[in-house]
Amino acid sequence: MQRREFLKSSLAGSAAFALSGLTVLNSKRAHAATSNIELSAEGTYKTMVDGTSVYVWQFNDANGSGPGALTSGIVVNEGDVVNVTVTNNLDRAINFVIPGVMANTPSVSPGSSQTYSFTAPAAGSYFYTDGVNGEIGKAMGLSGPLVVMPADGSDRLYTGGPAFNRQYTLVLNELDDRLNAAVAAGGTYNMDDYEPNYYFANGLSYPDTAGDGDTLVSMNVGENVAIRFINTGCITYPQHFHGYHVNVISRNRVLETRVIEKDTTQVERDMCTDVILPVAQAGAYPLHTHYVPGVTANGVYVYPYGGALIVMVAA
Ligand SMILES: [Cu+2]
Repeated sequence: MQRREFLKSSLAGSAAFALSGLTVLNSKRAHAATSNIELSAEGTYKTMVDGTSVYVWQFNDANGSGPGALTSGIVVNEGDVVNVTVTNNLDRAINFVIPGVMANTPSVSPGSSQTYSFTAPAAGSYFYTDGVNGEIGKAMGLSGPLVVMPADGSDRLYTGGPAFNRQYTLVLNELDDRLNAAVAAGGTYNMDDYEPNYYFANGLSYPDTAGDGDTLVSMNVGENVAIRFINTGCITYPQHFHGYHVNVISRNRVLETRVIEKDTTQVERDMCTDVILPVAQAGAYPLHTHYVPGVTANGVYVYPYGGALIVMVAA
């Protein structure tokens, strides 16, 4: 697929995910107690921001998509019944797991389908991935965000928790193109050798992060903005804010006992960190990992293209 096509298709879907956090979800909240989701696990070539084509795996939802360039993402309400049918179009067995919620689920062999059902757990941020292939599934991109909203329909990070005026889901991951090449050839990779060279926020690298409605963090002065960092990658992301301080509310749904203002928060592997950003001033500021290679593309620094650099703008 050509770069522009890829962006076009991903942007079309991404708006739906953004809206589902706010507008669309409200109607869903009133009616849908059951969500039936169909995901196909597939391999595809993804064009990096520097033009390099890399074979990746993804969960593709034909009826929707995730934020940014992500081809799937699930937004449900606490207590909903969720049936996820996974069709495996990859060359090896996988399964569908949600760290902290569902592990050791039955695997699905190539060419087969399997339905994974669960009741949406407590409101908060989660992700789903493959649990069969060790870290290879995550390293190949086989993951997606799961956002659970409070059952009462409120725009809060959890029932009775802090309210927000708007929310952003920022999925952080990366790839090591040598691993992808090995998997594309039908093999595997020793994670001890993992040294990523491309980095993403919602599947995009800068400057595409700044041109995407789900990934450009747009705010108004005086608002409280919820940001859900979901680390589906295989490294840690020390997320550093310019221009603002944030309050870390929870890490993997465990409430922070003492909320203090921070300008950097470490998002560990397999971690979902929810923060509230009080928008204290107008302007445009970067939000980026303090792991320096994370703002590069194959070792090339931000300008003219880069890694998981996110832009925040406030009016
Ligand atoms: Cu900085």
